[in-house]
Amino acid sequence: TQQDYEALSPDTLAARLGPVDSIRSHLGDPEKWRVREVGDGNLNLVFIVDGPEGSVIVKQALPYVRLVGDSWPLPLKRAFFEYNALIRQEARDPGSVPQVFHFDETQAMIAMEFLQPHVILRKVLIDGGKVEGLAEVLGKFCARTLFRGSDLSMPTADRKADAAMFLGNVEICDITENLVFSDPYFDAEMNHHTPALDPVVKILRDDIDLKVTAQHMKSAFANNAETMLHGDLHSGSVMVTDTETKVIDPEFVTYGPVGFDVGMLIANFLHAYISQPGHASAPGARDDYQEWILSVIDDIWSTFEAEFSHLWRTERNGILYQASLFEDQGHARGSEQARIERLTAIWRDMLGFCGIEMHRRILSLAHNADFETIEDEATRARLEARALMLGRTLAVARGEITSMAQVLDLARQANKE
Ligand code: SR1
Ligand code: MG
Repeated sequence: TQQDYEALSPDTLAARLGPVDSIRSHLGDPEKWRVREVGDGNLNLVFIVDGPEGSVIVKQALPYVRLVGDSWPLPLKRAFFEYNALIRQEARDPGSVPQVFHFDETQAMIAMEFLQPHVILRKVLIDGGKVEGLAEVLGKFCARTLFRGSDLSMPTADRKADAAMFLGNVEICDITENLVFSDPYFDAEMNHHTPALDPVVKILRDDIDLKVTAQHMKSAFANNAETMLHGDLHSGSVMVTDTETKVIDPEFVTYGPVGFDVGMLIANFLHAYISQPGHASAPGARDDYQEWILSVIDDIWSTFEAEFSHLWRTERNGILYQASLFEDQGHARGSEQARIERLTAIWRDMLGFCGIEMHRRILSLAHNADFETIEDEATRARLEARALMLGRTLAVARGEITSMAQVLDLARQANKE
């Protein structure tokens, strides 16, 4: 019960977790643990615990939104959803997420593998760093978790049970529905934006086609319970070394449309791309680096598409497009047609979600460091305006944009405006 919950502190953590065998076996003698609170995200407490034999991360939900304070309560049950998402992601794409050592539902706490020397991808992108294999891991993660959490793969009763469970992450979905899909398009209370953007914001908020698009995408997110989403797959939810990539933080898990995670991810790479002139110093090196970001976007989509197609051809056994319905009747071509149509619909959704995510991270409550850390306000506003207008094109013209080459060209054009 919530009454038994107690927010941890560096002073109380060892007493709470010392008796847990699975933690003690990783860390060694609790008397020798060193505990640091390192959380800088919007919602939770995060501790690094170093013991004589190893380290773990302990993440604990707070009963309110950390970014705003206790005036905005938020249920502890999100830790339960995050734990259940993590174990499913590990099963569906082994090695893609941190290993879980212990879950305590009452304390809304997950103890997991401390990824080191990994750092948050967003910081690497701001600093102009490259990661080998980044697009492949992320593209495969999306394809595997999204395909294997859906009716294309799961037995219908299991999928319905999971959909019913994860759709219980109500307050978290409510945050996404408001912050992502609604707030950017009116003067919502918690919004903020760089003041010099006012004229562009007015253009967007007067844009009926854009508002209709945002409503369509919101409706798709809220109603199309196709698969288990990560739900918050941006570059702050990815940890990397030069050669390794891991996905973290699926507390925004819900059942939703396949295109959502991929769209959100690509939006955040486009922010990294557009904001780059606000960070890098040497223009030549910057051009190369920006092109590298675009190549990652290109590879994420092509990897996603290839892996999704591979799973379609080799693992498809759910209630949709059943292999037997096609192949047994000698209609193998039909399953390819169905695959192409499915991917076309995902692509279109993906662009819609991508454009909306590009808006909300500039206009709504929770912004991206990619732009926020650009100190010169005029530069920040100029680059943010490019991202906003690109987001508008991707979302509204999602039915007419048919290739990633087109998307990347639009990004290059925006980068010159
Ligand atoms: C109040 S929560 C704001 C944002 O932080 C999380 O990381 C999600 O992106 C959410 O939209
Ligand atoms: Mg997060």
